[in-house]
Amino acid sequence: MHRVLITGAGGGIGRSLRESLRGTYPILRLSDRVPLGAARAGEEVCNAELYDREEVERIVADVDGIIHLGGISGEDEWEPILRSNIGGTYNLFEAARRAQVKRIIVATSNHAVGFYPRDQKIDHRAPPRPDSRYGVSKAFAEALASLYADKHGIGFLCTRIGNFGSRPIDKRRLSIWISPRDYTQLVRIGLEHPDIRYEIVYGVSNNRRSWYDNSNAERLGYRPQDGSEPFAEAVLAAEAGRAIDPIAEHYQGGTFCAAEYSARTFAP
Ligand code: 15L
Repeated sequence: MHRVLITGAGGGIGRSLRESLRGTYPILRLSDRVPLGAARAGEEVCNAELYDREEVERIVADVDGIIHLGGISGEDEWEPILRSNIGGTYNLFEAARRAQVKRIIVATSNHAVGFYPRDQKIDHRAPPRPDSRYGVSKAFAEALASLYADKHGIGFLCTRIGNFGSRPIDKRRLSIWISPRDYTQLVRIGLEHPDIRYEIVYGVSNNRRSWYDNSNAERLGYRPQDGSEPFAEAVLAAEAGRAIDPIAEHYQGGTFCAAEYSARTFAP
């Protein structure tokens, strides 16, 4: 890996990887629709809208690997999801095919599988069960990655990210939290492991309350350094007595499942 592109480099995960991957590869190319500040040594900075094909062609030129974080990072109306997440991901993979990019790390999400109940442990073979239009766009990204792996030979690591941050912020996040250094490790596996064709892994730390069997990540060498349990007591105490939404509480996707919910069949 000589030149690695990060899309969505101005977001929370992008800004963190900009620091943690600094010096790991000769050139980090950073792209976002928002300003990213001046390029430092070993960096290239560019602005692009992912739904603009020509701009995407420009940022992908001469790149060996891509960390695809760009797009809308939560639930939204259909049009922006279609344009940025679905159209943008298609434009990116197409440009990558033409530029003969070797590897792509895809930031998919726990919301691609958010409608699995919390009492069910799922692994990388769990079919999508999206909990939102946003989750559908992540399931789309996984399906498109599968196509470009099989048909065009690009290696993909799809990381179903739980919740990225310096600490788990609530009870649900105790099950899905990932620390910056653990996500960095996962991204590096995706870019550097000699034998990746198409893999799905969960982007989570070593959380005792996890809803995921992350054995596929472990098989690829992932050894998370962090876990949510030391934060559990304080997190649970802060939430004690708070009203609980039964739908959000029942499903792994939480409030993403409860929003706009209108099925009459729910029986927890
Ligand atoms: C995600 O996929 C979002 O990008 C992030 O903003 C959080 O909502 C996270 O999931 C979560 O489920 O906590």
